[in-house]
Amino acid sequence: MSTTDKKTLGHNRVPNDLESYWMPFSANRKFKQDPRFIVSARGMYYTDSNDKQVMDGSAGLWCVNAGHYREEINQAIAKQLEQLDFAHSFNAGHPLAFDYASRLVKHFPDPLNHVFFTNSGSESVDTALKIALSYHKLRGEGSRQRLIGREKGYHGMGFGGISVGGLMKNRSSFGMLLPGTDHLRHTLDIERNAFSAGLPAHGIEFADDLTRLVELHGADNIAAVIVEPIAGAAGVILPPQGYLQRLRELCTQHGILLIFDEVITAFGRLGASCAANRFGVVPDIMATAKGITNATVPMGAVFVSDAIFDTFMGVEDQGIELSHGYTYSGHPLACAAGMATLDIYEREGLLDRAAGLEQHWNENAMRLQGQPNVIDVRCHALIGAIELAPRPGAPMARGAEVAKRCYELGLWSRNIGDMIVMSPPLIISEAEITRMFDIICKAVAATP
Ligand code: PXG
Ligand code: PLP
Repeated sequence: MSTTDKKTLGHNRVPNDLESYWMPFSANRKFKQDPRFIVSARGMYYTDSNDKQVMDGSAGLWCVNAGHYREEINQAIAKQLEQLDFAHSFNAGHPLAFDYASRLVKHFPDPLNHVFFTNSGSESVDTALKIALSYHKLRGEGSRQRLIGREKGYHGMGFGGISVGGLMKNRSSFGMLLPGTDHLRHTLDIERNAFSAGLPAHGIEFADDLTRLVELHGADNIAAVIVEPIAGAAGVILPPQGYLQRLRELCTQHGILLIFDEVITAFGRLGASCAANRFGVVPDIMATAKGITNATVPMGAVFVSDAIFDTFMGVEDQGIELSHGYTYSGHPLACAAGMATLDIYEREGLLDRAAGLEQHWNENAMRLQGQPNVIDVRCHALIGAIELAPRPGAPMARGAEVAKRCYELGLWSRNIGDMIVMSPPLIISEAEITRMFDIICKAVAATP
């Protein structure tokens, strides 16, 4: 251990070496000077290497929707390992992948009745974009190649995802990216919509920005529009009332496919199986991951409409319809984990549960209004963000300090810059919601 003296770390359990591991999306050097290790998790709580218990305020990274350590899922994975550890799915199959697919699609709106398995949200996004391009080509509209994302969008870290993504830091180090992408304006409008619990009243007209891009590029050159129904990683940006409906109408009008990236919003975050169901707006393709297996085994799923699927299955050539797939697509352990996760979601009503907690959630979130330095609170179902004014000359410092204080007070909350984002496991109780916001209020009040 060269950056840190093991003895000075003062944890009960410390790894032998901190150097070999290049941590993802992390300030590696800073972390390793003052590391924090999580050693176990149960339900709503983690335990760290100092035996401190902290509430999980972000469901892992928006993914442990049924709470930690669900024995039923653990056992399903172990049982599957005994039966079949792995079989690939390239011109081959194991029954569980088919059974799982047909069960899964029942939770998603018609006509999204077909599912392509991946191993992550990033792969789901790449898959969705490739299906869109290939679909148009098959139909003789091969000029439709442009992919439209949105400013502040997060669509994972594949080259496709960062190309349609709209967060500058995730794009600016990686060269030219995919050619032919463009971006809609984002919908964050704090001036008009600050502190509006639920969907903001102002901003349906942001959807009309698609008309600008159609006029610029020509609809016959645009393959698809991809948006997160609620942008998560940019700090929980909610769609203005009517915005998604309007976007759907414009896409349909211009023959452009609408892709919803529901990697965060699917599997109960919004009090429904997915945002499409919650908002009554159905895309042509939906990318999911995260909560699909309660984060136990990596998996993603791309849901595709009948019309798209039938186009691929209708080609005369009986060969491979889509030259795309991953070694681990439909991995047996992931399917087993996904099945057991669905058992829990269905039995415990977790896909709908956030809807019943929404009022309590919003009321508690709005307690932050009027606290020092809080410039906006955005919340809906069991997702939310508290935006703090950046400290002059030190952007992001205030958010990091609030998150650190929260941890000391017993809540592992996630700050993205000066925003505290919240997405607890869907099993959270009303009392735990109250406690979560007690801690955040205290931490914000104590942070100059
Ligand atoms: N799309 C969306 C909408 C996401 O939120 C991905 C795709 C990529 O998924 P994978 O499984 O490849 O990571 C995501 C992931 C954050 C944070 O800072 C958000 C994500 C991942 C890591 C951190 O809030 N979202
Ligand atoms: N690189 C090489 C050399 C490979 O052989 C493969 C898969 O066979 C991949 C990358 C892609 O790996 P995966 O299918 O796990 O995404």
